[in-house]
Amino acid sequence: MRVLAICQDELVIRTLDEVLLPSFEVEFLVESKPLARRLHEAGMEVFAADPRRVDTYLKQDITPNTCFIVEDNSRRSIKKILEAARDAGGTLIYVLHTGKRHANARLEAARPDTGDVTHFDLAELVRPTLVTELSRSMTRARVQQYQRYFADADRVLILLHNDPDPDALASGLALRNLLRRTKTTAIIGAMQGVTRPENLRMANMLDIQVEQITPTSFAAFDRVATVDVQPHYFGGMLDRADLVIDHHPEQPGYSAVFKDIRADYGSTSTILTEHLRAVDVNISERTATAMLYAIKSDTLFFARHTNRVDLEAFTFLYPLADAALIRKMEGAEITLERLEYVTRASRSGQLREQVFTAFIGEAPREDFIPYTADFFLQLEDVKWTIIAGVVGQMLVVSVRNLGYSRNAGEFVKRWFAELGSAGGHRAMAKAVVPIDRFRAKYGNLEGEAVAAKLAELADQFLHEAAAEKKLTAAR
Ligand SMILES: [Mn+2]
Repeated sequence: MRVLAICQDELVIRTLDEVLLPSFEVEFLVESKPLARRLHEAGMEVFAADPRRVDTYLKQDITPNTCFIVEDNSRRSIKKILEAARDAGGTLIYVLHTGKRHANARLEAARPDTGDVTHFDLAELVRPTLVTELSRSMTRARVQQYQRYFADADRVLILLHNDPDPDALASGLALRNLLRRTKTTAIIGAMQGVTRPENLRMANMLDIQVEQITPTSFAAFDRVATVDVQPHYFGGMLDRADLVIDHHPEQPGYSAVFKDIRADYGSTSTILTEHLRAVDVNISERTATAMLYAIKSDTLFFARHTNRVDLEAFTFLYPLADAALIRKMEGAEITLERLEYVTRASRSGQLREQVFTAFIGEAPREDFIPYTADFFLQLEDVKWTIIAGVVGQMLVVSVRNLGYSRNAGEFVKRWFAELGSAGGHRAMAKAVVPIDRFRAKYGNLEGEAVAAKLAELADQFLHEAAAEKKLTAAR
């Protein structure tokens, strides 16, 4: 295909020549004779003529397939050039804006006059690649620094949060990969091991060993890294770390030699995918599978808190991973015992104004509660689920929100923060409070009365929010 490019800036001409050849046959039309001569001597197809005259183009056997690229550097109007090109029979006309953005904005207003012309902005074209390359290179520098810092250590601990989830497990594997270590020279550990059945299954299927760690054993390691968690989580038992990689909001109260915390990312595995890509290390199928599963599970397959980068990491890992294995790990979520709690919730729960609330009574393990909360979120017409259960002496409340603007984290803080621990974010939250304290505050409730109370609290919370919104709108 033939391209006739009408440009006046040498840098733009040389760049287009590099970029378009050999896919296109390119010829440049410039106004300045000395510039034409110089570029011609450099081996480029170029001629000098007046781009505002129709006969300049008529001499060039224009066909309907000739593509015109007209540079607009915003110093001089290109209106006459466009008219001449069109009068000579040009139909494929593209304007490449190379001037300042505000100048282009002014042109934007004038664009309707230019009719069937396609506009490109040079800065917009360059930006995605340049930004990606620069951030990858900065990430590379950062990764190489911590790789060197960890290189001479004998024993390394990669510490995860309690009851590690897929993102924590995958991040542990990924970091071990980045540090080019094996399971004997870099231990993946947690103070409390994996308990949820699907996470156990993931750990087994991918052969990820999580060792039990006690605070006294921290000293036995030359370097400590935390992934998917920050040292403050360990409540004063760990006040410094050599490396912290996490996607939860940054917390004060600890020191770290290196850290990479990106709270706008959907998973820690997304951050580590960028680290792995930046330094070009070999990613094993096992690591890729773990990370892909982690991204899927931390973002609920992109249903909550997802960033473009999560999708990019997913796309990058997909061909490296074992998709069949992931399907198997996901199937592990459904177990007979879990269905028992789902059944209890469905018998005793109530659905009101898209909020499903249930109390499942006593449960031997905590995971039955969030599992049930996730389960009912799949129902049509359900936007919030609030599931409570008793584990030991504690009342555990799991809240899931899909689609309401109100924040689930604020809901649990509003009603439970003064009784125990309560926190979370917009889409998911959890409260764990002593059952006695719950009863002292909300009444000596049992069974369905607990669910009814929670439904009432939700109702109040969601309606006071609506009232607030109306107030703001009225203002
Ligand atoms: Mn995570």
